[in-house]
Amino acid sequence: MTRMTPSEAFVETLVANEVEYVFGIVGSAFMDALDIFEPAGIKFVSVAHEQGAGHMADGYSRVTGRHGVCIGQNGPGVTNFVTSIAAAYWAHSPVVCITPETGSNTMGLGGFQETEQLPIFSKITKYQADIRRADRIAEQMSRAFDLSIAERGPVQVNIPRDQFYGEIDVEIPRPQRIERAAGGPESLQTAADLLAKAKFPVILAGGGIVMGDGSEALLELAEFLKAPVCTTYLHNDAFPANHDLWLGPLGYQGSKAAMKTIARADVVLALGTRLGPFGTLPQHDIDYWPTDAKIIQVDINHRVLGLVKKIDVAVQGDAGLAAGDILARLRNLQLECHGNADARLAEVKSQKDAWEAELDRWGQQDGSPIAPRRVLRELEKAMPENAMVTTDIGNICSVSNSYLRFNQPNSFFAAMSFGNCGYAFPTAIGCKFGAPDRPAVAYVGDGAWGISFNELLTCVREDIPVTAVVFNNGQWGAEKKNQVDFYADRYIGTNLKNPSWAGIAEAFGANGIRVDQADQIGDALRQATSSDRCTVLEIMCTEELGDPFRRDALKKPRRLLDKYKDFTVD
Ligand SMILES: Cc1ncc(C[n+]2csc(CCOP(=O)(O)OP(=O)(O)O)c2C)c(N)n1
Ligand SMILES: [Mg+2]
Repeated sequence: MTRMTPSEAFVETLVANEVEYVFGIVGSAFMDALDIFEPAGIKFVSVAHEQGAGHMADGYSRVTGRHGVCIGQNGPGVTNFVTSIAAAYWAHSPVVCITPETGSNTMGLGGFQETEQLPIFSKITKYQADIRRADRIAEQMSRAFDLSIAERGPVQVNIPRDQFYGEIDVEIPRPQRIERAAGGPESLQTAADLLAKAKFPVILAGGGIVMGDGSEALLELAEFLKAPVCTTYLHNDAFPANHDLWLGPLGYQGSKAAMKTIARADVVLALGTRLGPFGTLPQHDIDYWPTDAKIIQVDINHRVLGLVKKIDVAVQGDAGLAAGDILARLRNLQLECHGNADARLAEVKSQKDAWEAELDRWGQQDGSPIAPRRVLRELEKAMPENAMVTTDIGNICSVSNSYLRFNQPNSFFAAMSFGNCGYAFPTAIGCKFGAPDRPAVAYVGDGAWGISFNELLTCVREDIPVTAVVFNNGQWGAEKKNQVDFYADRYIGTNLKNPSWAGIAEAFGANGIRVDQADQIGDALRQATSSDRCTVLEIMCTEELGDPFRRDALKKPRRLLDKYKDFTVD
């Protein structure tokens, strides 16, 4: 035991967990601890809005696999975190959200910046440490750090502001890392037996492959089986796109080649995925989920096994370790699918060629402003090999799912199932902190840019050279698409009036490039990603829109009252 102040114990716990950066906005509630960040070797990254700090912590944690940490002032600083922590929850990001609270000596009196901070985060965190005794600060905080990694998600450390003061005797716990396993031997053997008898096995690789460093194991298994690999929705970096067995992503704006191939499967090996409902909806009018196939689902979290899709084998295990284990078992078995490998692979190739040809055809439009698919194809061609790409929620960002291909894991950081506009840019900033040698590129619609461009301030202040590609189509396009399809082209709240976003960037002290010709896009992206300053690449796009997000969830409007009768659509 060592005698120290709770602030010192707090900072020493950050040090024990090798925290390099803490993202946030300064506040008196934690200033006593903040004051010794620098001598502890921790950089406080001062941001424009706490939501941005939460997303930065998310991006940092996703690219490094380590904790992303954010902190803010009690009350409003903390409530500003909510959206970003919900996003991190659905991205399975080990984010530690530190929430100083109003003083415990006045809590309940309605003083200043007071709200109950635990209920707000209760459904979007894996664990909430509530520090009610200063002498437990290190113990409870360490528990939160450990669980964030073990359960892969955000945790909260709530500290009444008076608990930073005083003197305590404390031992700083060492981080605890729990070894993962491939799964139960019986379920793994059943999986291997099914795969051995499969005539058309298909692998579906999810985020668990990336998060668990399972890419090598997956590659070996896929090559041994000669089984094509689809990736799950928004996990395009789970298998290298330059590999013959790669098919691309399922889900919204995914790959037709992936969908048509998985539809043919008699056995699907789903590795490291919860098979989320949104990511497995029919697309391009293809209802691809193979309901007659045997489904093997592997996930570290037993709660998601069989939750959404009917499955035949449930393996609770690490996706990469399970892939390695299954491969070892398959080496002792006779494989049916080796007999027809040439025919299967020829079919895969022809599906891939057909999809590429279709994308090429769709991306051939000329003119200014530029059609979104042309924009996305040009960006794809010019994207640096080792880029980290974040994407926002919007129509053009969603269509980009067809065009974003990666050859290494930890490269794609989309706004995941929480689906908040404003995710991509601050997340790219966090990614850049995590991997400063790799270019970080955010794809953002002009509407979502309005939510998030304040973090240009952070980039300029902290000298962070990220690239924001802003698709200027003058509309909240994804929502306008619903008004086109369902509401007789009545555009309520979906038209935007933009300033020059490149000009705004310059005014902030960043680079601004505006492009309205397709043949300028590649050079502009190369210039932006090689610049040592933050660059906003504003691309002038047509109003063309791809398929909507939620055709499945909307109905044509019916009105019963006479005064609204003209607003019925048949
Ligand atoms: C924070 C938040 N607010 C509202 C929405 C609803 N929403 C989904 S997509 C979208 C439009 C996005 O427009 P933009 O960013 O301009 O991209 P575009 O669709 O035009 O490509 C909106 C408003 C959301 N997902 N998140
Ligand atoms: Mg837009």
